[in-house]
Amino acid sequence: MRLLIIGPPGGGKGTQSKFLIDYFQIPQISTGDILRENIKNKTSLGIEAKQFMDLGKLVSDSLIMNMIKKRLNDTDCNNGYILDGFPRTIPQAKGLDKLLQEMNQKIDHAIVMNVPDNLIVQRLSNRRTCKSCGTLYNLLFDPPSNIKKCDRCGGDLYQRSDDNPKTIKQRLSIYHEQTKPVINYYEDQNITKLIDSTGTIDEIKQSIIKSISN
Ligand code: G5P
Ligand code: MG
Repeated sequence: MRLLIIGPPGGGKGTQSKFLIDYFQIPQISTGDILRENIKNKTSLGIEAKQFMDLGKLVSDSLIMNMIKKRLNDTDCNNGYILDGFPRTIPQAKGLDKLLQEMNQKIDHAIVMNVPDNLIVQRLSNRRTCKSCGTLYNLLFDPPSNIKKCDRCGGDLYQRSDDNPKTIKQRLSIYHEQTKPVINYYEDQNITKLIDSTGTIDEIKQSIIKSISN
């Protein structure tokens, strides 16, 4: 199973990917997570990407394409993968098509998370992430028992630096300008599954499973 998960910042891409990893036993490839790992390790890629991410802007297509090309060739991707937050521009979508052709693969479904902008700030300003295992929480909708510690592994929870109102606004505007056209691109390929993502995390899980089982 090869899946794309497309949606606005805070749309639930990471949350639902974590569930899909277990459900299909395939890895999640989040370009945002890979970039944050590079920032943490102070690699040259991380140093370059950080300037853009801090401003809520997109990292260059060529940098992202190189990253994806390398990752899709890893052996854990042989039985499929979930692409979370990629592609998010038309050049990235075309680059992925070219890469898939070379690898003799195709995407089964492009899951599109629909969440109105007014819910996004509330979701993102209350998001917490585990530094050790990456588990996602929300202080309002899916709180940990202790607001500083991960229920799953005991790791420290942190708030992402791009989850502040100014950067969230910029990320949202880029989503509308540059990523929305990517949804049309996959609609033309007849592989989109549109998910109303305004409910609870569990309700959205069920909708995704139903939509890709049809
Ligand atoms: P990222 O890391 O890809 P975004 O902005 O696309 O970042 P983000 O913020 O990671 O997306 P998400 O994964 O869609 O959002 O959302 P999430 O973390 O699962 O959920 C958010 C919160 O809502 C959580 O607290 C969760 O508990 C709660 N929640 C989730 N689902 C539900 C639900 O159904 N109901 C309720 N009530 N709550 C829910 O990219 C970061 C940066 O990296 C660069 C860019 O600079 C980007 O800004 N980048 C790229 N640049 C160029 N090209 C690419 N392909 C790039 N990829 C990353
Ligand atoms: Mg995410």
